[in-house]
Amino acid sequence: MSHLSLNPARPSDVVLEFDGPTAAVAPAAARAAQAARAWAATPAAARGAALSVVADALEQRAGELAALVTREVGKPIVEARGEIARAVAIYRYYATAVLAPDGETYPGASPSAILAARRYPVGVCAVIAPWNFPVATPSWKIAPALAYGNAVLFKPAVEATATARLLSEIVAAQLPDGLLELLEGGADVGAALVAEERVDAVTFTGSLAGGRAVAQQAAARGIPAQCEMSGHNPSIVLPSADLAAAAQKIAYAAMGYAGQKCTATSRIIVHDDVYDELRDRLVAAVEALTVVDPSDERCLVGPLIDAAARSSASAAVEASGGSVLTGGGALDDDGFYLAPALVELPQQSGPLGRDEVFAPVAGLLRARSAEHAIELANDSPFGLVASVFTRELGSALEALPALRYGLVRVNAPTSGLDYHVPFGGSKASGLGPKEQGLAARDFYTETRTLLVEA
Ligand code: UN1
Repeated sequence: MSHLSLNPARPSDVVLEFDGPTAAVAPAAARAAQAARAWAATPAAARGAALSVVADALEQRAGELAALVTREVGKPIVEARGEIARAVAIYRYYATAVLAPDGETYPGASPSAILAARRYPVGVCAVIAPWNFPVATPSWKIAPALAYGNAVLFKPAVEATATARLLSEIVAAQLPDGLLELLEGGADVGAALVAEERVDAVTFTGSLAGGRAVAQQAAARGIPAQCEMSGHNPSIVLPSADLAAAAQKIAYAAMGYAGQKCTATSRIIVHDDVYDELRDRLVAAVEALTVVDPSDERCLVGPLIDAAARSSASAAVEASGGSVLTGGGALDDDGFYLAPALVELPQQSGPLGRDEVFAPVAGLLRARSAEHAIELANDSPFGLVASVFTRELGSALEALPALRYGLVRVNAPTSGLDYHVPFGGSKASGLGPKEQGLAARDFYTETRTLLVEA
């Protein structure tokens, strides 16, 4: 099957055309399984040292990688550079995190007995990654998988295959053969990977439908799955908020990189007392965001990934049942640009009230009280990240336990992550152990309970 990866800012620029799958799953899995055995027997300090070398190599090629990310997936160049820097930091982090305690001891039946629980690698991990963070997302899976002694089979999204090739080439060159294998192609290759008998665990980031399919297939084989899926993230604005700062942060969290982040703000839920003022500030902040070619240093909002994404975003705005305050139309350009759209919603229903649109589109909702705002925020099948804007300590402390979200942030945008803390959603947004930080150990290792008696 022939696959195309196009520059979304200039679709006549074909970044890559390939016939996929380009490699067979079974032989790659066999090489990975063999490499995993030797790697698991390599001291943790040596595995960590290899990851430091990977970080240095990535850092040296950072400019080239960032330019390719911008060309292939339309990410604003400043964000693309930030993403590569984040990936470098992730490899450095796991290079030392691997030396953290790898288990616990317990009192045994006699003082001389050793009763302990200790972590061991799981074996071969399948990594299925999306196109929107084509370097950081695979890296926050590959780095802990390798650090904790596993081999990786990496299946990138078709739209980001050129970036995946460059990333894999840089990383694999610093590692023993077979430890990181790239498998290019569509969802059929992902499914073949999960079905492959030598695959011991699968980690996935992408859509809800894709994640559910992977989880079901993994459950049928009896292997663990970790799935990070869609979000429909709320930002709540309460009367005590710094409205100027809130409007700025929310505008960028909703529209930056054309809203193509699972952490983007999709619903802006505003207390009645400050609704009108926040709405006006938000419209001004959204209209001030520069929608230009992503290779331009000033770019904040680039194009959508393809024409279909843009037409379904416009259709969602039209079918929303709300009134459009700004944006929503296609720009007069070959690239897949959409003017960032802010839509006032009379109630939380319709495509903007319920679904992840994955575009520079957000709905504005009015709340009668702080409690009502939290009720609206929780009334969603998803639970990835929620933000609350307030300068009142009591309101913040009440909101924190009430919001059923994997990440809850006060006076900070929904988008943007810290790589050294647990990441993952509640409800339909996440399945399985959390990613990133030390939490990643739970997925990439299995615990064995050990008893040694004299
Ligand atoms: C970020 O907000 O910086 O696919 C990262 C996504 C998330 C990553 C968000 N997994 O958008």
